[in-house]
Amino acid sequence: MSPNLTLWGRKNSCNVQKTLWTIEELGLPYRHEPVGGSFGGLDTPAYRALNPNGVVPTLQDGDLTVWESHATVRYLAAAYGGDTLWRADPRQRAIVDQWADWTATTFQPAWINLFWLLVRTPKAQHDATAIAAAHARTLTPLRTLDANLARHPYVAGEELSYADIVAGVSLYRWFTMDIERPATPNVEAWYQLLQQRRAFRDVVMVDYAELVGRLAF
Ligand SMILES: N[C@@H](CCC(=O)N[C@@H](CS)C(=O)NCC(=O)O)C(=O)O
Repeated sequence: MSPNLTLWGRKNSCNVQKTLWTIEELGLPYRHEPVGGSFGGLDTPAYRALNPNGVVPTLQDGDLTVWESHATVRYLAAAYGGDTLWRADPRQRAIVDQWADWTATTFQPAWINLFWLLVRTPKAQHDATAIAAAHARTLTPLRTLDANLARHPYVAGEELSYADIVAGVSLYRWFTMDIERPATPNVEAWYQLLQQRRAFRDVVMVDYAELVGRLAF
């Protein structure tokens, strides 16, 4: 089946970046509908019919509509990635899924909370105590990731998988946030490795100035 993809969502959303990086990694053609953030458009009946949550990303492939960023990534990997981004072997697949679910439930909520308190909240409203607590809560999963990456170069083993994509969208923000960063040499090596990929540079390493001091969306 050949792809007939439309991606809905602003490109400076970390969740949209997961879908977009996967599309670019697999070299798939796609149409882009910029919605969300300053583009708006999430509350229209037409968009809500696609995604009842009124958030981005939403992915369409012909008559299929999928939301939840990790589901979009898994769909693309299963449909067009062969055995690359998602593994066929159940034992390897379990490890890829493990790190992806950990990202959704543990790592991302921690770093996103810090990003909101530090970057999205206007400086005049900064709460130093809350920032320090969020910082500490981000370091715990980051150290888990660092210990994992001491064993192999990518999150789920020797090769890139979709777990690198969903976890890796955090990296540019983490390494550009104005905050103290304790040494995490294996995470830093992984960041360097991912920067060798055009898709990572183009999709993830993008300006987020529009989000600074902005709580509205
Ligand atoms: N669990 C959802 C979360 C989606 C989400 O919260 N998206 C945010 C952007 S990262 C959003 O749509 N915010 C409103 C906006 O951008 O206007 C997913 O992973 O797709």
